Amino acid sequence: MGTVPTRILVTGALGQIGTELVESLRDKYGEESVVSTDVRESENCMQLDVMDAKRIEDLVQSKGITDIYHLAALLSATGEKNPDLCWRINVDGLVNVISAAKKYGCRLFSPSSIAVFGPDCPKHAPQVTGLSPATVYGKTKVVGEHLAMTSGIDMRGLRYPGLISWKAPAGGGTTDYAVEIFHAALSDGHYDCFVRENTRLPMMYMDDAIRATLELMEAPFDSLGTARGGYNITGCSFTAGELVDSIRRHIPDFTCSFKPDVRQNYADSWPDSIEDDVARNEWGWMPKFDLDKIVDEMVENLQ
Ligand code: NAD
Ligand code: AKB
Repeated sequence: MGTVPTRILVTGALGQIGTELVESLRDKYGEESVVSTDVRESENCMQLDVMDAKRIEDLVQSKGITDIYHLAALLSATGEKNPDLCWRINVDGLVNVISAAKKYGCRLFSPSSIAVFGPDCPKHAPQVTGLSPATVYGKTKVVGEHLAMTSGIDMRGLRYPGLISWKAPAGGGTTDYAVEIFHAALSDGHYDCFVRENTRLPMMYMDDAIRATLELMEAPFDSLGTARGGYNITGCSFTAGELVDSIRRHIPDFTCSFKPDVRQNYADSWPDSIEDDVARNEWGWMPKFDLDKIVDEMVENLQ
């Protein structure tokens, strides 16, 4: 008997990650093998609300789906404004997807986040540590990691840091300043940054994040240990002030004011940097983009 061809369902495909992940999955598996869906209507994307368990099952069955990349979620800042909705979409939506994956034997990728860590975590976050997130969003990600290990399916996840990209806007998170700043620098020469200058957070360029996702999903199941639901992965780590300095290498007159709002509290509850030995050892993770390389790419592409 031949192997079943890979057929992929992507939820939340119109977001910051989905915009680029769908492209990469189509390059790898073929245009027709990837079914792109989102709750928002769009020309090249089917409409799918992850709260609709029956429709998820129908799509998985009718399209012969083998792998699901579940990106539909509310991020930290939007989630704190709508905590009940955040819980429903991030947890109940995931439960619906897991249920369809279980019924039809699909593999599942579901992202976690550095938001699983709370104020008690060491500033250089180890893979294994107490997880006491300060945000509802972080709590939903802890539940997701737990479900990955207990739901009885091949489910994998990464604790993505703040992701920096130019093809789609950032979607309502605390780390959005590290994307918005480039648009403001190029259009206005000025940015009002909503975290303090000395705020240091783990960040990653989207190319690294997409590559990590594909590499994790290519790894043999048996090579993955107890971090399978949420691997720590490092890209780089920098303060908002260091980001401004790096942008000034391209735009010397760029100015930035620091006006912290409520998102400062979420940023302060997250670690400065991430220890990713487990990902490196189990499936060979290695980042390629440091701060200056990210800034060079962002400025070049947005110009
Ligand atoms: P995003 O907000 O840009 O995109 C999420 C998408 O989900 C949007 O297109 C939205 O329309 C869709 N969506 C919302 N509710 C939905 C519903 N009920 N049904 C179907 N679709 C719905 O987010 P993103 O940055 O692409 O993040 C994707 C995943 O990665 C999320 O789980 C997020 O928590 C995780 N993550 C992202 C980052 C980051 O920096 N971007 C970092 C860590 C983890
Ligand atoms: C957010 O800021 O909410 C996201 C994340 C780190 O999970 N970018």
